[in-house]
Amino acid sequence: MTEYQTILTDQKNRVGIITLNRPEALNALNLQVMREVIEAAQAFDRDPEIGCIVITGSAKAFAAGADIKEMQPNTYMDVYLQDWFSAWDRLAEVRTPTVAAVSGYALGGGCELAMICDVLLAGDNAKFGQPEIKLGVIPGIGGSQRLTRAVGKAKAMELCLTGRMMDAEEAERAGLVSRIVPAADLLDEAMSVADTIAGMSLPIAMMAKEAVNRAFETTLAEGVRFERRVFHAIFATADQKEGMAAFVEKRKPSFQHR
Ligand code: CO8
Repeated sequence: MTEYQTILTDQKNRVGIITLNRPEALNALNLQVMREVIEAAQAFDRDPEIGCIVITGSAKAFAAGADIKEMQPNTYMDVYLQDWFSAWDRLAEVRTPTVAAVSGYALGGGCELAMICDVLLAGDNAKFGQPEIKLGVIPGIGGSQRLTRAVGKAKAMELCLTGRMMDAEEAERAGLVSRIVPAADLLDEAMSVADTIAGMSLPIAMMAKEAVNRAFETTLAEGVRFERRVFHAIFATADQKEGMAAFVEKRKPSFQHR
């Protein structure tokens, strides 16, 4: 496996794991972290033996935001010409399902990174927020858009305008996270969810992900039409034949990921 400086990568069965590893800066997302996370996620995405990717941080911090010390000296021309943060879009384009396991702080870019992932599991100690306004900036990795779609206008406005954090319970009530688990069990639970997803047919899981994501990009009628076309196309796959035959024959399916 590739050697990285700011992240750890691992593979368990069909699950790829990316652990943010800058403890001295609460996993602040500098440009190197961004490059490494994206490179690792793309490598897992290319690997047909990987059916799900887990992204996690430390017990204290998933990530405390983009790296403020790295950002501070930059001018408009610096960030414009380097097109700061647009590379995170590559992570959203990964087709393999992704699970964020959030313990502790997920602030600013950390919250935005978690929201790029498909399933968001929170430890009961998780804290989410978009505190950029306190630094005199605004979210820069999609937070104003993804948070608003996840929790609605009023709460997104309050969080972006006041910079206050919300705890795991509030985040679950608001629909930001799929589930809260005791912090000590977070990684086991994330691995269990990821194992379940990775046990499905990979191309069908990719199509399910694509269909759900389409809900954020288009009208209801177009989205339903897209879903129906994909549903029809799935009947050309071996895994649809296997999945339905296994049900009828009362056995476990053995997906070929084709
Ligand atoms: N960037 C850089 N370093 C950080 C960051 C960060 N985001 N967060 C924490 N650190 C560093 C601290 O500076 C400290 O380092 P040192 O020991 O060298 O002083 C170390 O991590 C530990 O942090 P603290 O001592 O502050 O730990 P506490 O437990 O006291 O506090 C907090 C934890 C509350 C999480 C606190 O660290 C904090 O408020 N961090 C900043 C949170 C924040 O504002 N995040 C948003 C950043 S901006 C962003 O993500 C998007 C910007 C988009 C801009 C678009 C521009 C183009």
